[in-house]
Amino acid sequence: MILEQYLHKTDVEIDLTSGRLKGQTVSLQKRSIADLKNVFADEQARLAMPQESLAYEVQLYLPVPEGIEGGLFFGNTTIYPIKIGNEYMMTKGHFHAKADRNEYYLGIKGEGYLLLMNEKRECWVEQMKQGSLHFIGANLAHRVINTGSDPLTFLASWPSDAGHNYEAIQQHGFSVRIIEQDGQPFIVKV
Ligand code: M6P
Ligand code: ZN
Repeated sequence: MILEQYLHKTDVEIDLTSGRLKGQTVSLQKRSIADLKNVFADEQARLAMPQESLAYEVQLYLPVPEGIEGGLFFGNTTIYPIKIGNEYMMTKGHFHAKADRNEYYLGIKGEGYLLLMNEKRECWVEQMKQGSLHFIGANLAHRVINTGSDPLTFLASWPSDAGHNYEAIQQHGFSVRIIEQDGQPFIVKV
């Protein structure tokens, strides 16, 4: 039997140098400066920026419907090196709607930090760089901050029924912020 008869084409390929996902079923979610209301401490600085500028983008591979139990999603996120006041560009950050669902992040390019926060609002960070693997456990809010001068790209995989709870972060934020001081990243309590 020739092997070709059994061969199915895979849906998606990843360029491991750039982290880009390639495939017809990959969708793109763009987050512009305008989408990031109340994410940064200095809302005036955000409003003074060109609102349509791209802040970060997420390529999504969602092979099963969102919300279905047992499936897995895969994504690539690229955060551009833009400053808002003294803060670095970052993702909105979220808990999972099903809070016990876990996730992996894998650093591909650039430098930054994964900020994690538990339900007691205790925070800690993990350094993200090429090859760094991050297991995001249950009940943890997660946000990525690009502290470098190049785009920061990471891959992620999470359960298809995890969902996103943005509300808690939108209302109360994280209990720390990473800011730039004298050209270096510093962590400050809020
Ligand atoms: C990763 C995953 C996605 C998430 C994206 C951007 O790719 O965790 O689920 O949407 O990062 O993060 P956020 O939704 O917090 O802006
Ligand atoms: Zn998540």
